[in-house]
Order: sequence, then structure tokens, then C-alpha cells
Amino acid sequence: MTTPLPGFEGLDGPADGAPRARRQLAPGAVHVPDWLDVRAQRELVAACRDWARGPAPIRHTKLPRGGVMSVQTVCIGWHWQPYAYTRTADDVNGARVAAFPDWMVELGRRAVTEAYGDAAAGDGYTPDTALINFYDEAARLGMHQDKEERSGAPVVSLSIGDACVFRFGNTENRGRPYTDVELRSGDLFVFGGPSRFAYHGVPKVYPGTCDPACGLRGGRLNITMRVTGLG
Ligand SMILES: O=C(O)CCC(=O)C(=O)O
Repeated sequence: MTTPLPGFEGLDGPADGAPRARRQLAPGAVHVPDWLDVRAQRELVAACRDWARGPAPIRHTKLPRGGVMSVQTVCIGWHWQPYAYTRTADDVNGARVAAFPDWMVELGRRAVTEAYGDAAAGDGYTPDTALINFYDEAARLGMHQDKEERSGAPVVSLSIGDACVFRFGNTENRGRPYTDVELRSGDLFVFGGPSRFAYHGVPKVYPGTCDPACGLRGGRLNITMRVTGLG
């Protein structure tokens, strides 16, 4: 048996190195480990590097009360800033954000199909925005709901790089009950249906767990695809 990653011992899941099984955490919330192979991870990292350069470069999002998010974010399709979507990155440089590519729509469809085992659900899924978050070793994301979208379509989350603790909670409040899941490079997490508006966050990233074969030298990249429901 291999040694668990430091700090992972208390989490619910197999030891590091053991195969991890697809798991439904709650109705509509599904974790599919190792969904992206290394090549797909590298391609996504390369695409995200391009988007991070512009037209609206990656930034630490400013919060309305004067705080700044520790995570760095760049958006495609639509630009998210607390708490609305716009086509232009008005809190960055005013540029229109990069288009949401067709290949990403296809990836989102495949993700929904495979997470839910439901081709019709996948075929009907047309994401039009993605928030791309980069976490350095100090970055965290507090418990929140993704609720600026005017659509109940699922959120598709892809993780690359350092492993993290992903906290998936309930739809009522930021507190318990919640489940902590370790998300590793290549993992897919989809939340829709009754779980679409569940609170979730990232309380911890495990620096140094990134395999450079994924295309990142360090840190964690997370891509969440969404359907805005905006015209
Ligand atoms: O980084 C993650 O796994 C979650 C990202 C997230 O919750 C968000 O972008 O709203």
C-alpha cells in the first residue's frame, strides 16, 4: 500500500495510488475521478494559458466590500464579476472576453453524459461560459453558491494540477452537512438537478502534489463550465 498524501488521511476515500471510484455525493452531484487523461489535461492547460493572457487577463477578483479573492480567475464566453455576468471585463480592462469554443461545448456535453450516464442530458447541455480559476498554495475559495446564472443546467468542474479539498455542502447554508472530497488532476465533478445550487468551496490546496506531466509546474487549475441563460 502506498502512503497517503500528507493531510489526506482524514478524508473519505482510498489511499493515494488506489483506484478511485465514481461517486454520487447527493442527487445530481457526481465525482468522476481521472476523467481527463494527461494529454487532455495538457491541452486544457495550454488553452487556459492563452486565455490568461487576454483579451481580459487573469486577475484576483475584487469584491464589493473591498476584499480581493485569493484565487485568480479568467473567464470565457461571459465575464463574471461579483455578482453578474457581462460580455466585457469591466473590472479588468473593458475588453470583450474570449469566445466560448465549440470544442469546450463538446467537452461539457461529454462530461454530463458520462457523469450522469445519460446521453440525452449531455446532448441538451450547451455551456456558454467558463470560470477558470488558478490556485497557488495559499489560495482558497469560501463556501458559495453559483447563482448568477439564469439556468438550472448543471455546472461541470474540471481540475488539473495540485490536489485539493473540495467541500460540497447543502442548498440551505454554508455550514454542515457537507462532504469533503479530494479532487485530483484529471477529476470531473458535475452538480446539477437538486444539487445545482448547493454551497461549495475549496478550503485547502495541497502544494507539491501536481505532476508536471499535466502541463502545470505547480498550483491548481479549475474550470467550471456553466449555462448563463443570458441571450
Ligand atoms: O475550484 C473548484 O473546484 C471550485 C470552483 C468554484 O466553486 C467556482 O468557480 O465557483
